[in-house]
Amino acid sequence: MTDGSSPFVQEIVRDLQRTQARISPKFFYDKTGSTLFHRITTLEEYYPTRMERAILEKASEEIARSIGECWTVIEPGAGSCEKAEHLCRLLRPRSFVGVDISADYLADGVERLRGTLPGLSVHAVAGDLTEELLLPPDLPMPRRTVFFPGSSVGNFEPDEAVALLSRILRLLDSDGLLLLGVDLQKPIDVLEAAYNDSDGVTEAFNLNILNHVNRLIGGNFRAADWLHRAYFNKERSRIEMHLEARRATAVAWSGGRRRFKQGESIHTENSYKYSLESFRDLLERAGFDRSEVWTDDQGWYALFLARPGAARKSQRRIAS
Ligand code: AVI
Repeated sequence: MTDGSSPFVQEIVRDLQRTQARISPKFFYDKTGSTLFHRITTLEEYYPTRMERAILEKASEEIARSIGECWTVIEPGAGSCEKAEHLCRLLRPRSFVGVDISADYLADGVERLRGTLPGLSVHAVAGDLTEELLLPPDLPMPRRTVFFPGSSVGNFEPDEAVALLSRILRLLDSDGLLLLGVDLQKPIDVLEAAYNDSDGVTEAFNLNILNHVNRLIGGNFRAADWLHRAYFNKERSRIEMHLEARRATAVAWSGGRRRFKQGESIHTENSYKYSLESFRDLLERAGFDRSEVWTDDQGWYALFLARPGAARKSQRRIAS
């Protein structure tokens, strides 16, 4: 169990006591959760990974040309580093920095990358994307590309996404770039099937958060007491995932407890689905501009390449 005063423990306990209980989706990613998520990305119903890969492959020459010379690729949420491998082969940077909350999972990914791309200097940083990202201090500032694939930006509330994009902007010089994947709006049946797969992998992924939380807060959640729920909230343009109590359930952890009525839920994730315009707006609010975008033929998924905006450039000129 983690120390009771740790910020993670405090956050989980506070969130469990809200009227609408919640657990931050960052706690999905212990080693088991990261492995389950990797399985999700291979499922027929889960289109984002496949679409993103297809766009990256189809537009790779154009993307490489738009990026130009790149010295460092930085990937927040790098996980298994598989996508990074593809991009590093394309851009041939000197260094790669993978950042992930699951240090174990990242360590495996980074090791594999070192094996497959021996000339690349590879760094692993254990980090939480909801905080300032701390990079190795000797990493050169110019010619960085932050690669944020997988539409993970959709798991942040829009205002938090702007804050995250602003933190990313602070990692970049005026010649830096951000290449990121964004899941777009599409028919509801396609969206809901992606989060309710027929093999039950997403269900296992959602339930596994309880095991992780038990270890972190010394809790006694029983996965068998909870149901996986995932549905599209049209008003807010997001998939919501919840764990719903199958029956009245009491849960205890070191220092606290809570009763859940039958049907009461713990909100575990939002996955926002944007339009191209609404996402461009977020980029601009964060200080990026002149973005290029590539999509699939149906317009279901987008890869944005965004540059620091003019305001940001003049700020740096004044500072330097
Ligand atoms: C990581 N993230 C982009 C995934 C998503 O689609 O929001 C997490 C996920 N949750 C359930 N399935 C996949």
